[in-house]
Amino acid sequence: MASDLVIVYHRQPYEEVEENGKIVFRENKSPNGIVPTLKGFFGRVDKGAWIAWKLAEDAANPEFERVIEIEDSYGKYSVTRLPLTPDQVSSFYHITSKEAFWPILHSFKERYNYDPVDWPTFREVNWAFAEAAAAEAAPGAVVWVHDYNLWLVPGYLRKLRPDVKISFFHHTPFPAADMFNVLPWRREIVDSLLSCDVVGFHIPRYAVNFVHVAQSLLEVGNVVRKDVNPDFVWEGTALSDRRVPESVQYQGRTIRISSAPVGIDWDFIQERAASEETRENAVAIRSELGDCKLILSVGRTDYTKGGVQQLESYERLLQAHPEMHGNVRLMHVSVGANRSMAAYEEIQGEIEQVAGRINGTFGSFEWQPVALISTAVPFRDLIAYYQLADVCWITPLADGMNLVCKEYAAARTDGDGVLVLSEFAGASVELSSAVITNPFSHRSMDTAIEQALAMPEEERRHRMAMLRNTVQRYGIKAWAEDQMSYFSDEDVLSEAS
Ligand code: GDG
Repeated sequence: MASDLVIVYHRQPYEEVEENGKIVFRENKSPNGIVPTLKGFFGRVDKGAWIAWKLAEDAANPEFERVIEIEDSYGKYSVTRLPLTPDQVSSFYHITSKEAFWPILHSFKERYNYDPVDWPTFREVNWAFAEAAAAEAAPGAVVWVHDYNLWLVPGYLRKLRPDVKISFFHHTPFPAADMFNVLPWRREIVDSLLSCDVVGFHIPRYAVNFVHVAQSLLEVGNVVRKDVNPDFVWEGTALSDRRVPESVQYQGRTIRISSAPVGIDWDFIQERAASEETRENAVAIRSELGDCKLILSVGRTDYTKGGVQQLESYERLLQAHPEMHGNVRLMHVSVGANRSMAAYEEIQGEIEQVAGRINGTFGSFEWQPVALISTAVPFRDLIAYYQLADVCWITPLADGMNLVCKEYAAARTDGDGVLVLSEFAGASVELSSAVITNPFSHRSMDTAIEQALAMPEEERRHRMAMLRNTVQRYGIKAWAEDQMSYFSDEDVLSEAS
């Protein structure tokens, strides 16, 4: 049966585990993140499909099935597993996407590595995704493509299936033209994105940048703009904008531009936060901490997340405030997703070095100033840490949105706690009640953490109430509604919802 909604996302939507010598498919262990959210859309259609890749070595197994049918709590959907060779994965994902695109998207020109890119392989892999989506889509279906590593899919798909509706969502920032146009494949990429019916971003700034880039490269006209959502900050922070593009025209077609921030599953976090298990975890952590204040920092190990700069600010805090010694701890969770890549190994090494220096300089037998955690913390424990952390310190140098800061606010059912947030995280546009900081300035970083640690309870509660209000209001359901609103009336998606 053909699918009304095809999600094209490079990762598979489940975990494969071996049970009694047989491979079985299980729902992802991690309940947070974007995959469960996307699967939630399958509940709105009769039949959904997901396109992802799988290592060709596994596909060489005679029992390998390219398309598998799944029925789970999210609905009925098929998963197409595109067999890619290790060389294709390395070229398409690790090299082109992570060494060339990723630094440019996050405005790190100096980390951009062009030489090893094999563009024909990138095209070939994107073509395979487009073909697989074309094979699954029912007439007039919605095909929803995610993120920069699939940038060429919309263009190919439009050729293969002119009838389908194509939506593309960027989870990363979209940089200004001076930065984006470093990519030599810029015209091809933007031409592909303009084959979509809808191109989506988290915040107005990224949409503004995209339209400038498109106008700098191609004959794009009739840009229709509107005022930004008044709930967002439209002046004063690094990523705020007053006006946002709503649609553009290209080659006689209208392309809608959406800016809607991805949120978190509020109800799920409320339920977890209220559970007995979380309470017990929190009690155990608190008894280990004693009277120490807890500062929590959580993120993937990546140069964009600003881990080194944050640890250096913590070092300066301890230098300037001997009275804090023994009275504060930083739990720095930095989990490596791409351990084999040189850029990430380097950053992990730097983080370990600064953390080691801090513990060596200031620590004692009784007090360890930084706990550096490099392996994933189970989500149930993470919620308990969120609930106990006096300060959640989220200071990326660039970040499309950042969901950790929203999870923190959602988990603070007690209404206390302080969020310190970088103005270069997309979330800062929504969460202006956080203590907003500029991670490129020592002074700004240092005063923000001092302010957070010294903040009176009344102010903490006032700011947290505003944060919780926004995080609840713009949760994952609001994002889902926004995304689906582009496919209304005649479309299967809204009918079934
Ligand atoms: C991209 C964009 C955008 C982290 N450590 C642990 C853990 N996590 C979970 C968090 C959160 C998720 O991972 C990270 O979300 P982010 O939004 O911070 O980041 P990216 O993975 O970089 O994702 C980003 C996002 O897409 C959505 O559009 O916000 O800007 O880069 O849910 O809780 N979870 C567990 N243990 C950990 O140690 N269980």
